[in-house]
Amino acid sequence: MRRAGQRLAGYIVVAAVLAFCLAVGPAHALLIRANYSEGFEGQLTAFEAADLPPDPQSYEWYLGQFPGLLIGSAPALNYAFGDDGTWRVLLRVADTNATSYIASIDHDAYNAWPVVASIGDMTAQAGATTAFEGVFEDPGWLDTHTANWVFGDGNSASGALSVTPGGVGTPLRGTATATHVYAAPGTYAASLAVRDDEGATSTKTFTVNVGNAATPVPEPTSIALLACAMGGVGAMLKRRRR
Ligand SMILES: [Ca+2]
Ligand SMILES: [Ca+2]
Repeated sequence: MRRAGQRLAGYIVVAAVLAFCLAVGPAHALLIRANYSEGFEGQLTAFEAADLPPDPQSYEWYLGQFPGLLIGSAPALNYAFGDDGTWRVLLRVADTNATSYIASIDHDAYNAWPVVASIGDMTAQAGATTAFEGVFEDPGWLDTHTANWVFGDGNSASGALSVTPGGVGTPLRGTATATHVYAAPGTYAASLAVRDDEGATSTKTFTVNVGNAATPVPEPTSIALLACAMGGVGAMLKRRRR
């Protein structure tokens, strides 16, 4: 009698476990694997779905939250973060029974320096307006920037910026321009510095050789023209008298 009771209790436990499993679905720990857990903004990182459920049918990768910005729909994802910070990547996989499995992973991205391209030495004329132009890139394609030109004669100016937005795998590209008038001839050590919103700065120096302004040719006056004309007439008269 006691054994029969124990057996019955065992059946009840097994039935309860089976009922629980049927109610909550299969326990499955979907995972995300990444080749880097940290890196720089703009650096491509490979993410991959792991420990998949049987018969996975769809993949949705989101950025930040679920459902957030959809950034992929394949088992693997190559992604670059446009700014520094801790970014959360989420994955949702659905199987043939429309059961969803969700996983997430955090990625630390550090700020990357902008890079100003080399600027060749320039020539200019004192008293004339000289145009300056420099280009730069920043892997952080969500960053904002400021530019500062130093002309080497004690003057400087904020550069006007035009920016081409980047994206995953493409850095932000920008152009900084300015104009300046040198008051005197000389050789000046100039520079362009570009700074991103995290304070990372790239600087390129170059030389501006400033010469004398060209001496303007004076316009002939009406008196000079008249004297010239009279001289010509006098020469003709002399020739006729001979
Ligand atoms: Ca940044
Ligand atoms: Ca940056």
